[in-house]
Amino acid sequence: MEVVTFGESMVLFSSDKNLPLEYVHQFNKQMAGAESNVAIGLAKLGHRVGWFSKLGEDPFGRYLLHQIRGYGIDTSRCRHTGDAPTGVYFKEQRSHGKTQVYYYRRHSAASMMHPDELDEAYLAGFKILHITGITPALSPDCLALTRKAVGSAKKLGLKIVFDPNVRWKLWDSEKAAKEILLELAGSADYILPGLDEGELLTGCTQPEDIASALLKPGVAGVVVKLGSKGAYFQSEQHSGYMAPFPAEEVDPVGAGDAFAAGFISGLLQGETLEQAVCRASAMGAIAVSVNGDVEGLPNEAELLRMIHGDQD
Ligand code: KDG
Repeated sequence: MEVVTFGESMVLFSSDKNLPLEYVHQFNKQMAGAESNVAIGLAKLGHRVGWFSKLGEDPFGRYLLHQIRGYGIDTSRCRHTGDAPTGVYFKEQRSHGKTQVYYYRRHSAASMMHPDELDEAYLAGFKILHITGITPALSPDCLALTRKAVGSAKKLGLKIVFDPNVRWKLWDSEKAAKEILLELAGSADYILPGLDEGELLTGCTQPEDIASALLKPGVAGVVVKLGSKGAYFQSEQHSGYMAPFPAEEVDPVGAGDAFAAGFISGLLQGETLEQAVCRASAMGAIAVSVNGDVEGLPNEAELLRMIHGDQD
C-alpha cells in the first residue's frame, strides 16, 4: 500500500441556485471531506490508498462508506458507532463564485475517533501518511489520535504530508489553531499551506518568507498554494514559482485536496519537488472546473493531458 489518511467525511448538501439557504428548497447530495477527497484523488490516479474514520450507523454513514470503498480505497480500519451521527454540511452559493459553509458536525461520529483505536501495525504497510489540520480540531481525542499517528509514522519511517486546511469554524481560538498546526507542521516532511494559512502560521505575507519560516530541520519541502496565481515551492536545494494551469473556475472547494493528491502522487513516482508541484497544480486546475469535491478529480491520462497541454 502507498498512502494512508484519516479524518471526517461528511454528506454535503448544496444548491444550484445563488440563494441564501433559507430560500433553497432542493439540495444536491454529494460527499465531502478533505482526507477522503485526497484518498479518492490518489485512487483515481491508480494509487493504493487506505482511509479510516468513524461513521455513524446511519444511512449517511453507509452512503459515504459505499462511495469511498467504491473507488477501491481500503476502508478496513474504518469504525462505526451508533452513539453519534455522521456529520453533514450545507454549502451556500454566494455571488462571484463565493461559497459559505454551514457544518452540522459537532459531536459527530468522526469527532469520537480515539487514539486507542489506532492500528499501528496497519500504518506500517504504507509509505506516506497524509494528515490535515481539520482532524485535530474535531475534538481532544481526535487531536490525540493525530499526534499518535504522527508519532507512529515517524517511528515506522513513513513520510508525512501535512495540509494545514484551516477551518475557522472548528477552532476555539486563533492561538489554539496556530499552536497545534505549527506543532504538526514541524513534524511533517512536506507542508502544503495556502497563502492565508502560511500567514497565520508564520506572520509572514510573502510566499518566500512563509516557506523559509516553515522549512525547519527535518522538513524536506514547503509548497505555498497561491490559487489562480500558481504555487511557490522551497526545499534546502531548490525553490521557485510554478505558473498556474489554465482553469475555468466553477467550484474552488476541494482544489487544495486535489493539489495534495497530485503532490503525493508525484512523490510516489519519485518526481523532484518541482515536478510534484507541477502535477499538483494540474490536479488543482482540473478539479476546480467541476462542481463538487471529488467529481472533477481526473484519472492519470486526463492529468497527463493537462500537464502536457494536449487538451481535447
Ligand atoms: O477541502 C474540502 C473540504 O473543506 C470539504 O470537503 C469539507 O472536509 C471538509 C471540511 O472539514 O471543511
